[in-house]
Amino acid sequence: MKSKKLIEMEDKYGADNYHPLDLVIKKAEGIWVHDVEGNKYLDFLASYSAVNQGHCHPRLLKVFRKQAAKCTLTSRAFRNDQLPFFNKEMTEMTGYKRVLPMNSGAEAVETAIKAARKWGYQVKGIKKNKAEIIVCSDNFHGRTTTIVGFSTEDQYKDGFGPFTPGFKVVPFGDAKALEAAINKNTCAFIVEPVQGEAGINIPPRGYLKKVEKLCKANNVLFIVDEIQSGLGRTGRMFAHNWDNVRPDGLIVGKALSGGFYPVSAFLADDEVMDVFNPGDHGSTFGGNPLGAAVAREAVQVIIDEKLVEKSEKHGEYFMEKLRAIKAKSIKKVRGRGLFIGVVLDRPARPYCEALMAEGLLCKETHENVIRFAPPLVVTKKDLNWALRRIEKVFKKLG
Ligand code: IF1
Repeated sequence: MKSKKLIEMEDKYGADNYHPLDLVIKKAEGIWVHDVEGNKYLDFLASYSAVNQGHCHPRLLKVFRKQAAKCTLTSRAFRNDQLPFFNKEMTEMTGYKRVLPMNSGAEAVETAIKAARKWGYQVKGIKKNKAEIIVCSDNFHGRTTTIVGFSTEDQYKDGFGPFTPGFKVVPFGDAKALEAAINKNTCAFIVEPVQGEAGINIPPRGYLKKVEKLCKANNVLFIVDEIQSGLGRTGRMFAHNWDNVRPDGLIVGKALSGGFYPVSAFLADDEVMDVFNPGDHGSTFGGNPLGAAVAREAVQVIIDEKLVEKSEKHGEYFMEKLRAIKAKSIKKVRGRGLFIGVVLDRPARPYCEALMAEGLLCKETHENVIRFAPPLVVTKKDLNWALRRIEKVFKKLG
């Protein structure tokens, strides 16, 4: 079926909650995607960093197929033979003592919120129902009602209230504001080390170090949402590694399965994770053997293929070349590793549409920012291919 027909069908029967670029992908491999008309595009979005390993990575496909033929789901009423390895390998990779597997990113964030609150009551001694969590302006942590309740983006909240109380918002990157917001009821501070949806916002140097100190001094959990920034995206395994901090809680998702299956997790040490007792929390699919098997392989691929190192090296190269582009509309190029934002003085969408026409897929964020975040398996040659298209589009649109 042709794209036009498929788009009509999707829109006629589906909810109108997205405004995607109109290409219909039917096949994807590595950094390339193919639409139903047979056109080929370079994917510089990487499914919002869920396919850091590249589309349909052969090693993931192999493990996925093998596990799918054996056992996909047991529920947590029973045990399975993949979860023990997932648990062990995740804690070894991250350095945290314990892990709690979920599916979507938002669920892992919810898990962190529950852990933080219960820790606040049981360990910190906060009075019943008084616990407060501090978050940042322009945060994006998912779309559940609790999470959108502490968003600072009107559209994410509009019409969805009433919201969960117990959250305070402080400006991102402002340690003084965090210090002023902390009180005896504060159980946690949750932050993206680099804000993705806000436009690849990198906090000022030393911010996370100050945050770590403040949290320690005030007995507040320091929790990072690395769902988008983690697993190599920024040129470190986790974006907070840039600042040499060790948060009390780590939230991961997206690339944890390399795009094969929703797998997310919350990690922490015993003092935090011990608040969970049987029956406190869970999900039907969380920790399932298919997800666990593919996640184990997805992490191993990142390590074996040195994707973290490649992200740093290629990110530096690509940003340098982007900065050399002379165009009136470009205000700033910022990023870390292959997590790059080109800030324009005008809407970015027409640029994304023009790039798509040239065979390069990317997506605007926050109106004025073009986000470049290719799969981490991208090569220098691919980057040069993309740069030629980008230069052409800026020449045309200014
Ligand atoms: C959509 C944005 C990106 C995330 C961080 C948690 C989640 C996300 C830091 C929730 C999800 C996604 C969701 C996706 C678009 C995308 C996005 F523009 F909306 F913000 F990537 F930049 N924490 N981000 O980035 O994870 O529950 O979705 O698995 O369409 O909503 P999820």
